[in-house]
Amino acid sequence: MRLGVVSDIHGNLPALLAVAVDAESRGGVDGWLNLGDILSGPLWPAETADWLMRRGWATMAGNHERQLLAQVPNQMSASDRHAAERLTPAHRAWLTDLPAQLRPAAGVLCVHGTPSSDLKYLLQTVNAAGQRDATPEEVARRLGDPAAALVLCGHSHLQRQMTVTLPAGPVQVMNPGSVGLPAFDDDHGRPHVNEAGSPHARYALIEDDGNGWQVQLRLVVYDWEAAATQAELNGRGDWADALRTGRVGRTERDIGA
Ligand SMILES: [Mn+2]
Repeated sequence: MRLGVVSDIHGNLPALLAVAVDAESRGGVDGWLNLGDILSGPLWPAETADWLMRRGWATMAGNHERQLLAQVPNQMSASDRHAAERLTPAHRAWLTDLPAQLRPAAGVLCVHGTPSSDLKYLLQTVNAAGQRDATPEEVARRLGDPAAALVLCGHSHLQRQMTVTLPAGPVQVMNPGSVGLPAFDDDHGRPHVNEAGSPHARYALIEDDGNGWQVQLRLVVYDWEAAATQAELNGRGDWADALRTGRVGRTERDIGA
């Protein structure tokens, strides 16, 4: 079985289309897993929802789907508000039905952040200095007993893979990176920046060849200038900088979002 894994699309439809084309050009997949944070941001939330609803990929909610459904507009971040104002009742009904986790195959667990939180990173640690790669001990503690040999996570937008050893055996942990937003600044925990370092759309291909899951992390060229222009048109220079470079330039605070 061969699966494509996407996360943190954030309404970036051209990036998502480029990822789908890349997977097709490499032999195609038997199915897709979408780990959440699908629509929020100043790009194409409604169009992205329409495209994904037609595909019927195995999809779970991230923190932004939860926030879109639970918060009223004046509580929302600018990114959630932009999406919320463009969603139809059909889009909302689709979001309402998304589970918080997926178990798409035997021994595979999908979470957005960690098994217990959609707001905490599994493979990064936020501290007073910002953010750094998590240690195997930290990852093992956050996993608890996942009852899985492969744990797929998102939320940090940072592509990373590691294997940790738990009492029940080795667990491969993988974040495919973000399809649609390669860098952002955030205040959850402590102020920090997450930067992929280049503007590519990121995803992963996983394949069970009988000897365990083989993981391929992919970086895909797409028209990031079009996405950056759309962000600028919607007043989000911070997104435009991140989309063009994969690094944080202007921050949300700088642009008053
Ligand atoms: Mn998230």
